[in-house]
Amino acid sequence: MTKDTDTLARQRRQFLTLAGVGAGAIAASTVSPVAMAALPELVSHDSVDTAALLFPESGRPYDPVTTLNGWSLPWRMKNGVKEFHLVAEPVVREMAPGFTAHLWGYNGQSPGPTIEVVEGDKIRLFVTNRLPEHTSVHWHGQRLPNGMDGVTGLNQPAIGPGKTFVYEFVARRPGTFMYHPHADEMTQMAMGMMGSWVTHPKQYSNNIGKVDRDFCFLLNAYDVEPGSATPKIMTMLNFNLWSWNSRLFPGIDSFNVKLGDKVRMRIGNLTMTNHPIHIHGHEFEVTGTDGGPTPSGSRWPEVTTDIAVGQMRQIEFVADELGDWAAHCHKSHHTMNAMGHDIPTMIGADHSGLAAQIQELVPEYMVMGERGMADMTEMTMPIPDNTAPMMTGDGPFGSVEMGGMFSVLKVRRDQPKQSNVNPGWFKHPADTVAYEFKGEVSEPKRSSAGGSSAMPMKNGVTTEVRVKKPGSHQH
Ligand SMILES: [Cu+2]
Repeated sequence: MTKDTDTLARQRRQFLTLAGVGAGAIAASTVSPVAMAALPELVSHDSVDTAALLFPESGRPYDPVTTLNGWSLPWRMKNGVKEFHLVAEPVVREMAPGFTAHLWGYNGQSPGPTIEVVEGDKIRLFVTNRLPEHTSVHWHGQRLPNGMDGVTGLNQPAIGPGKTFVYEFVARRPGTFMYHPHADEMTQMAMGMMGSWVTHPKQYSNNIGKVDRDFCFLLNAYDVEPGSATPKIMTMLNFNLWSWNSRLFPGIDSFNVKLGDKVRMRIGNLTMTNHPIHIHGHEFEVTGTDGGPTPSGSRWPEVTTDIAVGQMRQIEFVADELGDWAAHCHKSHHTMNAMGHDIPTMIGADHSGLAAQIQELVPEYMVMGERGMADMTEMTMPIPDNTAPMMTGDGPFGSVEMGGMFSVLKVRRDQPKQSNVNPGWFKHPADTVAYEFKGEVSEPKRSSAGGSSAMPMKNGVTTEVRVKKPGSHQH
């Protein structure tokens, strides 16, 4: 056995152990013996759970990241070069329990595996294309030779179906990066082709410090008609599924940390709109972008940071408040899953007696939303097969009424170190939960006065609004 294959076998054993699969569960991570001779081992992954940390067994040491509902790609060391093998291919991704999408991704998953290297590493990436059309990979944010930048037509010919290309460069800059195709981008990113990349620093500094927990995930969006499985690739802005690493709440794993942990989250946006990411109960600082670490003197506290299209944000905080804290995109329609049809606002509309009359004509008609949309979570309305419920998630106090880009930061005193094991719901100390007031509530005094104007009109002129009803043809 050569040193390389030895390392390889060790990594595979470690990978299988870390992925939580034992003997007899080989299907979860398969190995192609054909590729062994020349190419690095082809590792594929079919679990949607957050994989355990992949600790390096060769090369420079580093503290590995946790990829939310994802995993890191093992490598082999060959003559001092870290070799990775990415395979672009169609994948089946369970985006939430009960909803599976047909996406494109890498090595069995969308997003692809996280690639972790260390500043100064020499890297060789084999990219095999098993898609029905050509592709390429752009290494977003990296300093590299121009011909390795991955823009089809500009820097390299496209990687045709069935072809394998090789990218080689040195990881010059430590930080938070991502990768995605630069060929038929609108299709390939709408289908889920992307992955995270972390270049760990050779040594920690004021600007890049050591943390106890290091999470990474990508923001992505899809347009999948309820009841179908394949994203509509011509959609430009009107996406209906807002996901983290191609998972939707309640399918997104929680961030499970120990009280006092220094926590880092690396978040990249490959959707077509911005996402204000908000974390409850703590203040964080943006400690880096895909452009590099922010100088420590330039940081200020936030509880929400907006991540624009094509940007990455690296945030850090000390998890010093026990509890189950919401972590979500602050655009409220991004914490909902697909709606089958456009529903008008019905708050305040009186439906009494109307439903029965309409049901004589349309037997399946039902009234929605006259008290807001919260009732939707309790409704047993039939939805098409393979559809993520619009708002769901059972919490300890009832439905969380969320979907899409929503998860929970769970801070616990007894959480094992560096473990993402879900500790269950928070047990609130006595008298620390909001409670119902049972006494009398008096009616408030209400004012009937109209508003004033900063620029009063001269002669008390009023504006007359004429309303034309649809179908009336008066002139
Ligand atoms: Cu959003």
